[in-house]
Amino acid sequence: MAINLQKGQRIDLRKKSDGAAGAAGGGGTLTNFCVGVNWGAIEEKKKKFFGGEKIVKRAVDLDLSCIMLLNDNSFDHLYSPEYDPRMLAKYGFPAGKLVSRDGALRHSGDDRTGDMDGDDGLDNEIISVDLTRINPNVEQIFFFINNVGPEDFYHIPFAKIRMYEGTPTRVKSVFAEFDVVSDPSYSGRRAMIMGKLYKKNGEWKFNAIGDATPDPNFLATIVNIVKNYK
Ligand SMILES: [Ca+2]
Ligand SMILES: [Ca+2]
Repeated sequence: MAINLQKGQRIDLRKKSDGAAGAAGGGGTLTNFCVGVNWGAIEEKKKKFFGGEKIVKRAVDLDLSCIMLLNDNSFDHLYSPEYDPRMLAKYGFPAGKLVSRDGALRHSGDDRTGDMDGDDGLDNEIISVDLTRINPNVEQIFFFINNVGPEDFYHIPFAKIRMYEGTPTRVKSVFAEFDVVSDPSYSGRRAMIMGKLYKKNGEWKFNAIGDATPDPNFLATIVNIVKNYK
């Protein structure tokens, strides 16, 4: 059984023998895993002109990104190559890319709609992580999501984050998961700092931060992370 992460919970990456999080059982350490986000399109009931109701679906474009902070105050990043490079340059940020410089982190690419036909149980955007390949100067890796559109998390029917062993197309064993529930406190929040991997005494650990923030876009989220979370 995967553990259900609570906001702010810290876990180490030691596995139980069934692959889930937890120190007991001698299942080794998680080194290759995926961080995925699964979310749904918004369904709205609209009144029909001649009476009755119909369901109207509205696509939701969440973007999963991450930044890797190095011990020399530089950073590496995974965010969409479709963000306008001129806009990024204006604020001093490099163009988007889907693979980290060390090749350890890979993004599955942009999903622009979410599940249009209800929860398919599969993640819509995924970053695969190979901790054995990470540049030794990387100290913290933050995962975050931003909604490109105007909807806040309160209005998105479901959004789930999980860490699992396997590949983007095959889930072998879920290590931990985190429900981004439709909570009234998420009203007006379109960004979420999901969690961070960080190194302590040479071992990688994970902190499920789970903070929904009022950042208007992903650049604001990066600035927020560097200022308030590292
Ligand atoms: Ca997207
Ligand atoms: Ca899905």
